[in-house]
Amino acid sequence: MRPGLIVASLLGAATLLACREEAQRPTPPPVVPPTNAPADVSHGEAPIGSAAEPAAIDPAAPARATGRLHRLRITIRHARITIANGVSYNAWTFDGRVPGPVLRVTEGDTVEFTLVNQAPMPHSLDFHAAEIAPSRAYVNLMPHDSLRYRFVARVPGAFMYHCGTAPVALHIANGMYGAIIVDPRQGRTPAKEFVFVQSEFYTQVLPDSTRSIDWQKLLGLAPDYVVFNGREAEYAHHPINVRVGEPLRLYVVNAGPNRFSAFHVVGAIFDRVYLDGSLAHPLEGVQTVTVPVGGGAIFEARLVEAGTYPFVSHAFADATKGAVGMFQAR
Ligand SMILES: [Cu+2]
Repeated sequence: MRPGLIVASLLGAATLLACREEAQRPTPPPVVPPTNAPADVSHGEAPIGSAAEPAAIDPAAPARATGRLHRLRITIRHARITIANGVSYNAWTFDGRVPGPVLRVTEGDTVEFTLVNQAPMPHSLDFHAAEIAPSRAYVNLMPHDSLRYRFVARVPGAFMYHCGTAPVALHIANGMYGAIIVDPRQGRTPAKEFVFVQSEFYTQVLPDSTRSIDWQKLLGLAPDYVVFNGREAEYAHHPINVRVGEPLRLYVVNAGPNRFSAFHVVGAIFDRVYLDGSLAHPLEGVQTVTVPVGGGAIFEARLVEAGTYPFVSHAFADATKGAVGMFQAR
């Protein structure tokens, strides 16, 4: 069967299933907002766990790259991942994880990139950090096929990469995205660095209790979860330790596929925010900055005294759905 037909049939079957379920579903009871505070800190949209327990995905940025040529390789495979405590999701992944691995190179470096498709359907990969003809590099890769090309990372910044196979919203919502950091050649000032990729999950429960995509929820822009680094409130359950007064640098990429991020750290004002690849004119002294879907920004701040500092998307329905974490400053 042709790849387009496979995707069309999958979508058709999912839509038919959704229509049947709709017809059988009783009228749901009215939803009322919870009144119990889930945490003992203002803005704590989720219970706060222990900073001693490591998070599932380490938010620390990888070290700066050395050398001028980087041979990077990513394998596409379908895998079951955890998106919240006790919630398994049938994802489409880069390297078996969501988000995919954080890549890091330096301005002017050459990336020799190899993509391998071990999934049973076509996929692709689109680097926002590359300037290249999509018709050559971002082509659909058939199962068991591979692709290799080179590009020069000309512009420093925090960039998204993602599967570009249609329908792109489906491939992104199923987990096919990640971040690539391009450092300026002269480097940045020393700081403790973290990477946060914001994204959404739109789910339906399968007979085996795992979850998969709900296409109608996706088209209706109604995610069940909005998350940083692939899990609901992961860094509230596992707060991130930092030191009082130390410079922090947060690379924030918004994979979406639909919700803008209003990125904010409660109790802090950003010293500087660099939008995408803009080095020359950072925003200074700002409280909240939009990270658009498909965009990135680099946030610099310091936490002035000991305590717990939530970071959120200030679109608070999204924070309630999991776009919240905590810095524990000591
Ligand atoms: Cu894909």
